[in-house]
Amino acid sequence: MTTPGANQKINGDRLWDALMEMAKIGPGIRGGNNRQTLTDADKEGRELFTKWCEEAGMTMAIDSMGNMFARFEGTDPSLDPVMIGSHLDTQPTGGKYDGVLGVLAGLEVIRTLNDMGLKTKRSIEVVNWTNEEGTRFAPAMLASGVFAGVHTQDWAYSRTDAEGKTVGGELERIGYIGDEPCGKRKLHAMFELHIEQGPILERENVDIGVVTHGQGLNWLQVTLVGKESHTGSTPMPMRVNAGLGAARITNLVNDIALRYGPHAVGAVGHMDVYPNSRNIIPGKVVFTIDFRHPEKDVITAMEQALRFEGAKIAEEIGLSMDVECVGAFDPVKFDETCVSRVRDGAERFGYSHRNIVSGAGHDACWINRVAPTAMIMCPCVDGLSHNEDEDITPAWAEAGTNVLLHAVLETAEVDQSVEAVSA
Ligand code: HGY
Ligand code: MN
Ligand code: MN
Repeated sequence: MTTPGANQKINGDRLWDALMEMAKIGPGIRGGNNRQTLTDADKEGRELFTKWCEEAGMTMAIDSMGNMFARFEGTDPSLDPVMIGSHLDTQPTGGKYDGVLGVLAGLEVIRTLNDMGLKTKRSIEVVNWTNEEGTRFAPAMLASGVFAGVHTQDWAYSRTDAEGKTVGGELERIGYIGDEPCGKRKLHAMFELHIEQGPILERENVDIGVVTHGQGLNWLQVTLVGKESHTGSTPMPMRVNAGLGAARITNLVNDIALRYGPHAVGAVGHMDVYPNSRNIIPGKVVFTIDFRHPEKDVITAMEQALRFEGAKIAEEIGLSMDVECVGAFDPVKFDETCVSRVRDGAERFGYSHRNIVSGAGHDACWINRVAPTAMIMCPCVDGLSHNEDEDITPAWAEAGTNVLLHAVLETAEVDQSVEAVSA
């Protein structure tokens, strides 16, 4: 006999409505979102999420990193909960689905259980992890990293944005420092649904990515110091141009990634030029390098090449160079039992599926350190993400959430003594 609800599907229209409603908060300038972490827009999004969860019969807990745990009580409180987590914060020119799909899909799972009158033995907690993006405050996945014991809370609180505001100060300002110490909360397992943010699933016309691994990452912040001087009257041989160094090292990053292809990637996404005046040779440039690869020793080799060859470039120009690692996580292998439940879900619903390695980092990569974790991916249009044109289809969102429902019900165990109602 199949588990009650085993073939139940979620309400795709209701999920899509929730996504469109949340997208109205922190709008971008081209149809996407700018709901950066710990801003007023983030606070507004958190409040809407809380309202929806409470309407669905859930209770909201906040920990000391502002992580939000919306709990749907199970019938056996002695059992640790199953979490469904992702993030509501976005990039400054982000899309409507990166992270948000995973959180609102978790809400839709609970709304569907309510429709069916189903209860699970294990409680289910839908989680919004603070500062997954790492764009306003580096590094990415900051609060899930504190929860997993990778970062101390004091270090996390001290992280500053471009205006010198701190994570701790901004959490306080929006009123999201909860009493619960971050990391104390127990969990049995976690599932995260996320858009692929790459081209594979759409190109192969596959509905579901069964994420077996996530690639590792190194974020290196480079500071080059030269000498400000007049762009017109300073003879070329006398220049100590930090901008030239940044340009050559940016090109070196690309060369190193190609050298370790086909899986290595590398880019410079953030760069501050000082004093950033049209007619002053830059005296200082600070920029961040993002290196990624599925194997840790390749990431290490890329970093070593950057340090060695970058130092030679700096020396040729007469610059001082400082390289600081401001974010890193090892490649992850997700839990095989949880991964198999994702695959079973895709097969149960007849969705096409394939194993995939996540190119992007996710909160699941850290939570995988403290509990069995797996991810589900859905395609995104042209593989585009971290761009306001990011787009998915309602069918992709629905398929991914149906698989999430299945995997969570299998893991949280439906309490068959509770009389289900026909939806
Ligand atoms: O950078 C990442 O991979 C994620 O989008 N924060
Ligand atoms: Mn994300
Ligand atoms: Mn992202």
